[in-house]
Amino acid sequence: MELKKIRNDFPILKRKINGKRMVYLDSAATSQKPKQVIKEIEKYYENYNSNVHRGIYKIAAEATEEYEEARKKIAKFINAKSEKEIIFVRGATEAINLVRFAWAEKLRPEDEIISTVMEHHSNIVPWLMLKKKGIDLKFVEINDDGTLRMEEFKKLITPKTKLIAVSHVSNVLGTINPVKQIAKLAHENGARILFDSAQSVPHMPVDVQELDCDFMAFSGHKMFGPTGIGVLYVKEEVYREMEPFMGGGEMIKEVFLTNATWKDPPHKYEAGTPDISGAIALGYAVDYLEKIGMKKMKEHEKTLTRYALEKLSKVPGIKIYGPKNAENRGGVIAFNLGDIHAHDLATILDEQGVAIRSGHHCTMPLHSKLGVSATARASFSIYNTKEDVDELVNALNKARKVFGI
Ligand code: 7TS
Repeated sequence: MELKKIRNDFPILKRKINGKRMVYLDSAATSQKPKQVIKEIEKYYENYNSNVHRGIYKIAAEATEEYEEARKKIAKFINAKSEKEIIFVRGATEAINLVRFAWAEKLRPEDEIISTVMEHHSNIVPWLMLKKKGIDLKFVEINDDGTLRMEEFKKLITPKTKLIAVSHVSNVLGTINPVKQIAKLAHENGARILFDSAQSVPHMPVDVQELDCDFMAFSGHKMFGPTGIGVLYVKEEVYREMEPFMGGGEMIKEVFLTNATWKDPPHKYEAGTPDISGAIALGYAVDYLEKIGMKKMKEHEKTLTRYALEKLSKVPGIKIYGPKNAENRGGVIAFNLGDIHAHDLATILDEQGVAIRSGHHCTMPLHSKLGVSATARASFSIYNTKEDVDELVNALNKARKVFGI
């Protein structure tokens, strides 16, 4: 019954595709939005649309208050020590690029960065761009079951390692990485740790103090918020090691024609007019997630993943990637069916109203490790049901018939 109520909060789930109920299985790309969040965007534009941190009139004060309140909600949500540790950005990609420009720019040619082969391009390309400065990049490999080779990890870390940048949960394999252990390894060796938490913060309880991370990146649109807003968490002491990201309005204290001084963080890193309605709406998305409860989110998705792994593994010709056990993975399942190209599979599924993603999911190095150019991927959120999984399996069996598998 409660699930029915939750599904009712997401107006888009009533959509029909080709006359059939839409089965949305692409929440890893972006989640759907509850009406409670959509309503707040409308409310901002209809009632108090104005810029933040400048006007002294009533609605400008309201906008600033709501914007800063959202920052507080997010800080509490990930158990940051203070809202000062929350920087609003466009999404996980911009968050990681902020670390690259504001923190990693000072690295020297002999320094090293360690990442892993399972990363999203957003957590590879910014570091590749540092290669021209002579920074060495090392990537930890994966085992056959899609878990990280932790022994190799330990061997790769040297006194030259300045940053370890690793995903909390893989957007393809679903692997939940041992991030607490990795943070400990980083700190024991004097390196900073960055978690790409785009696929964890929306789906499970995440506590930045417990994980002891220095940087954490995530996107609002994957956690019931709108597109165009995301978060970089920075441990307060690390701000000492950072320079501004972009220069402009909002981030300055004083400007002269010869020099300028900066505001304190987090404002130092928020140049220009931010995505005000986006930040406010993300605050309400966090309220919505907290009302459900992150433990419950995790449990629901685990139950679905377990059910899906069991059902999918019975489909003849299927190859599923990542850990076999639902206990060790998030609600993401990548697979291939016989020699059907993932795009063809997604097209046939779409005809039956089942929306999955296909392609390399912005993880080309991982796909080359897996020996394929593309995979099909189903991913879950709180609004998905066992019936959705059954529809997926039925649609795959129809695809088998079409392709004679
Ligand atoms: N990191 C991970 C682990 C991701 O899954 C994604 C997006 C990003 C970073 C980038 O997030 P953005 O909001 O800045 O674009 N992942 C996906 C996906 O799996 N399918 O579409 C987008």
